[in-house]
Amino acid sequence: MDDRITPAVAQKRQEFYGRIGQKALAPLWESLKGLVPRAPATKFLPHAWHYGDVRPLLMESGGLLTAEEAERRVLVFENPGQPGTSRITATMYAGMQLILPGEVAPAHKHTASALRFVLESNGGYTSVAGERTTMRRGDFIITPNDAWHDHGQDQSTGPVIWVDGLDLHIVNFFEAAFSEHLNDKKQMVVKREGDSIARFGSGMMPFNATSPFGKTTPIFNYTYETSRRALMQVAGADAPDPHFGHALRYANPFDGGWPMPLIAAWLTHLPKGFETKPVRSTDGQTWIVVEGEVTAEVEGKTFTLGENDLLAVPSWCWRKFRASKDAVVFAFSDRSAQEKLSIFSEERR
Ligand code: GTQ
Repeated sequence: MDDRITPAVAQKRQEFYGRIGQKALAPLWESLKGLVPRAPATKFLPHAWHYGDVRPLLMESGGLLTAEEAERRVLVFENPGQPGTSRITATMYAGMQLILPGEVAPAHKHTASALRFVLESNGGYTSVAGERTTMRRGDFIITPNDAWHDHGQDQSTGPVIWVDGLDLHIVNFFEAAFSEHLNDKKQMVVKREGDSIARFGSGMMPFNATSPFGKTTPIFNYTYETSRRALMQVAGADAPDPHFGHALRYANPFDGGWPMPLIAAWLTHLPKGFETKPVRSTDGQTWIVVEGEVTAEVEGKTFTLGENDLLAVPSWCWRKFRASKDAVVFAFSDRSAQEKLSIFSEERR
C-alpha cells in the first residue's frame, strides 16, 4: 500500500471503511501484512522462571487454599510478552501444581490433553482412566483428552510439585472444548499399577491391540528411570548432535509419532562444556532443566538455568544452549500439532 496519499483521499477511504464496517466488511489491504507476515513475528518473549523464586510462592499458595477448593492449585506461567492470557508461548498453557500431604485434586475430564513433568514427589500419584501411577521426579506423565484424572498425595511427607503443560488454547481456538466433573473426589481405580507399561511400554503390545486413547500414546507414565537410562546409554555411544546434543523424543508405540496429538516432548543430555549450534523453529517451546546447569541464549538474551528452572522459547527465536555442568533437559512444544497441519519449519545455522 502506498502511504503517500492526500488527506482528501485518506478521508474518503476512512469514510468508505466506516460504511462497509456497518455491513460487517473490512478492507484487506489495510491488514494484509499482518495477516500474511513475511516471517513469524512472535508477541511472546524468551523468558526464564527460576525454581528458587516460584517454589516459595507455590508453597505460600498452599497456605491460602486447599487443592480441593482450588480444584487445581496451580501458579500459571504467564509469558511477560502477553500477560493475562495464561500462555507460556503462543499456543501452550503451562503451570506449576502443588499437592500437599493428604490432599486430592478432584477427578475431572476435559477435551484438552495434559502432560505432567514431575519435579518433587514422595508418594504423589495421579490416576488416569482407571489406573493409578506413582509420580517420581523426572517422570513424564500424560492425561489423554477426555480421560478422567485426579491427583493426590498419600504419604505424610513433603509436597508434590510438577509442571503442567496443556493444549487447551488450541482446543479453545477451535471452540471445541468440553469438561465434566465426577461426583466422587477420586475416580475408581480398576487396573493394577503398571498395567499400561506392561501392555504397551516394553517394546511389545497386545496381539490385535487397538489404541485405547485414540491418537494419544497408551503409555501414560514415561518414567524418568527408563528415559534417563536410555538417554545416557545413547550419550555414551554417540557424539552429540551439533544442534540438539543427545536427544531422545518420547514416542507413541502405535505409530512412532509424538506422544500426544498436539504436544511434542523430548529429553536432552548436554555433556559439560558442550555448546549447541543455533537453531530456530516455529514451535513454541518450554524447557525444564532436570539435572545440571545450562546457559541458554535466545535471540541474544542469556539465561542461566539450574535444576527445575523453566525457559520459554517462543516461535522462530534463535536458540543455543551450553552446559556448564552435565545436564539433562526436558522440553515440550506444539510441534506435534504444527506437523499435523504441515506448518512446522526449522532453520539451523
Ligand atoms: O491437572 O487437570 O494446570 O485441568 C490446568 C487445568 C492442570 C489438571 C492445570 C487442568 C489441570
